[in-house]
Amino acid sequence: MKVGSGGGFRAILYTWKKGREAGGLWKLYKAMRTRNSCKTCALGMGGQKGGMVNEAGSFPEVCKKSLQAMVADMQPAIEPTFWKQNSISELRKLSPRELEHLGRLVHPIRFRKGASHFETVTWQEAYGAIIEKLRQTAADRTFWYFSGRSSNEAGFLLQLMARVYGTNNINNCSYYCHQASGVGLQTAVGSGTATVVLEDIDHADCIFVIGGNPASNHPRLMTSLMHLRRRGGKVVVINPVRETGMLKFRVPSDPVSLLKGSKIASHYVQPHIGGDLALLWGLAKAVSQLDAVDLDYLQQHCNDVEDWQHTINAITWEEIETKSGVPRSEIENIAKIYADSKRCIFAWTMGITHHAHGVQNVQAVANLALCRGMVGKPGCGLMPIRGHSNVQGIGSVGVTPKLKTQIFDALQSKYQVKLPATVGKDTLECMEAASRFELSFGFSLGGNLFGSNPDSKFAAEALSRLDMNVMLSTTMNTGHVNGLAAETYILPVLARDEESTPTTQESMFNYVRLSDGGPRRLPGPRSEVEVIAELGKRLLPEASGIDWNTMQQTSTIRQWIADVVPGYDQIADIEQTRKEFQISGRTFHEPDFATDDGKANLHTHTIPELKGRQDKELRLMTVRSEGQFNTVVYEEEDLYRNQTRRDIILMHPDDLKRLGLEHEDLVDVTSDTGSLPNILARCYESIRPGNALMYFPEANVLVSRHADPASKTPAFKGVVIRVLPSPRRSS
Ligand SMILES: Nc1nc2c(c(=O)[nH]1)N[C@H]1C(S)=C(S)[C@@H](COP(=O)(O)OP(=O)(O)OC[C@H]3O[C@@H](n4cnc5c(=O)[nH]c(N)nc54)[C@H](O)[C@@H]3O)O[C@H]1N2
Ligand SMILES: Nc1nc2c(c(=O)[nH]1)N[C@H]1C(S)=C(S)[C@@H](COP(=O)(O)OP(=O)(O)OC[C@H]3O[C@@H](n4cnc5c(=O)[nH]c(N)nc54)[C@H](O)[C@@H]3O)O[C@H]1N2
Ligand SMILES: [Mo]
Repeated sequence: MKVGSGGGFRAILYTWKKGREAGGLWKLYKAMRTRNSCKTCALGMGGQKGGMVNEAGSFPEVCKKSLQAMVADMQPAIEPTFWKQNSISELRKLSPRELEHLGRLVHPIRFRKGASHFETVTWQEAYGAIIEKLRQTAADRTFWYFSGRSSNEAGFLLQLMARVYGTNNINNCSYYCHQASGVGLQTAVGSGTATVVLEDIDHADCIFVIGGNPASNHPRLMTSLMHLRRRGGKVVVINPVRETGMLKFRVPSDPVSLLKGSKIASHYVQPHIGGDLALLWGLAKAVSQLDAVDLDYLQQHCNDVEDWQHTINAITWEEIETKSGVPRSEIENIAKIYADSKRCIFAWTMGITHHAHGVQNVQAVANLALCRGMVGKPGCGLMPIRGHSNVQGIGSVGVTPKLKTQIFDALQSKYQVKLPATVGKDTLECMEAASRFELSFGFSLGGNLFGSNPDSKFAAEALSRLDMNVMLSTTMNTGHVNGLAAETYILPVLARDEESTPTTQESMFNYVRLSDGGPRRLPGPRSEVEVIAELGKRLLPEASGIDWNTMQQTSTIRQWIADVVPGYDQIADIEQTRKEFQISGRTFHEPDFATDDGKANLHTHTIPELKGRQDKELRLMTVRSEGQFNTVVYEEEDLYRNQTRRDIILMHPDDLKRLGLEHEDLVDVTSDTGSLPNILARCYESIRPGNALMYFPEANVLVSRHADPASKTPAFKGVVIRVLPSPRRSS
């Protein structure tokens, strides 16, 4: 059956199905309702309001991914005999989905070069080997990677330990995600996160959703979009693909919407992949031609206004049209919608950041909002829709190569901690350095470096050149079986709702909330904080200022965070007050920005040529399906795009014809970086001709390591490919 809307009864039926897998719907419901913040995206759910409640208090806000993540954590254990029975080469043959479904990791396991199997080891053996290796290694030959799933407490403690040990090679998955938003917003308004809160959407009359598919990736946002439409507001979607759920969505918590479906997009613009910068400048030019620029606002609250005006006058419509792929008339039409809006929000995700000009894209979004005074008042502003549930918190508490000066100074003055002043490496730099044998030890707090990196062949090679790699994880993923270091340890950890003491997370709207934790589901896994504190105690017993025994308690770590991280002071007694709080100085309801002079900055850009225009070429985006969470694939099916498998490339019928192909032909897809043979070419009318879609992480073989110089984020959505019939032509 073809799916014509997102959400709806399918989402509810799915809940029943997952309930059965979890050992009963009631059991799953109870797990979902505990007072822990949601494990999947960063929209900010749960916490002390209880699960399935959003920041505006709406209940029940269900999302398939959060059920999947919960059920995965409720799986039985992988038995120790499993590792004896299954060789690593057999495990490599498993799909990301099969690896995830092996069960929960409960024993520390080790691989040693030359061995064919993993072996279980005791915690003592693992700790001993890790500490010995760290003692033999110069600190700057190590790196520390953090996914955004862990708590603020674990993130803070591990970065502290790594720095006291002597390195700043500390980074998180943001470098492959919203780093361009952070850098772009920092340059524009002096603060790197959303300038709005969720309630602001309730006061807006227009929202732009650029380069994202929240129907699938942030489904709870759809409730807000539905209400905005019901009030007569406009939703402008900018996306090379007409995404089913962005056209129509059935909000499960709303009976009318559930039955009839709610129209989401009022306007849908389909630029070429990478065409947004030209389109955003085109929109600004058209707004100016409509005389809708707020000059008073610009003069009072913004810098570099003249340069900006000069650029919108100088840029030609011809350049805008060719580089965006959108006709002038359509751009003028959308500009009129914006010009008529009194309160407009600009939201964006990976279609904006995953480009070699990602920061420029974000700055151009900010320019467009600022030119009509749409930042710094209620119902208006800039809203990067963040990815991982605590990626923002991890960054706030110090998981970045360079510590914020305030944190650095406070740690030294208040706690007498000695910190290195060297320049730390970002994620991609660490991979490059590992491949040059300049690093010899890696440590990952969650995540999947192999799966999330561009150029998978390179990624595996780089990781395999390490002497030792240590990964703290809940379940198995492709990164545990590919690119193994000479000695590799996988240490099983508890998920946040299994922790014996509370932890905290930060949502994309800058709210810090408490997760109560809960009973452990299985014997074996240890608390992340406990593992890190134990390593710290053994590695740096004499470290000045730090008592590792008390650091085992998350409350002690919260006291440190309160003392050193700006805006986080209320975290100190959050366990007693149980009051979530918002970090000050980040939401702007007044045009008084966090820059030195309080003004926002406009930026000018040279628009890059649109790539992939040669004969036989296509521009490729590598994206998520509805059935996955990043490198973890829960289901092979992509419900909203009506696909049942993942080894496919979706193209417009015009492109199939141009390349002499037919629907369901087997093709070889090649880029300058790599090639994927025997991919099924599928006809997909919803995509803009000239562009193609494949799934991350399988397609990462094709993605180059070329990154945005300003954010160090690879162009995951800007891959030039050639598609040829494969020798085994049809399936
Ligand atoms: N179900 C689910 N939810 C998730 C995740 C998940 O894997 N699964 N991951 C989480 C994480 S970490 C993140 S970062 C977010 C990601 O959330 P999204 O950014 O929504 O996810 P992507 O699949 O990367 O896709 C981006 C969208 O951008 C469009 N796009 C691609 N290239 C361009 C372009 O050049 N211009 C424009 N305008 N659009 C483009 C694609 O058509 C697609 O609709 O989701 C979070 N939530
Ligand atoms: N081609 C392409 N590549 C991309 C992207 C893309 O769109 N296209 N997207 C990029 C983006 S936006 C991101 S964010 C990155 C994702 O990069 P990562 O964050 O590195 O990868 P994930 O797949 O989210 O990591 C999942 C693993 O985390 C572990 N885990 C889950 N919960 C916990 C926990 O509570 N504690 C611990 N310690 N471990 C846990 C599990 O073992 C699971 O297998 O990938 C990037 N790579
Ligand atoms: Mo992400």
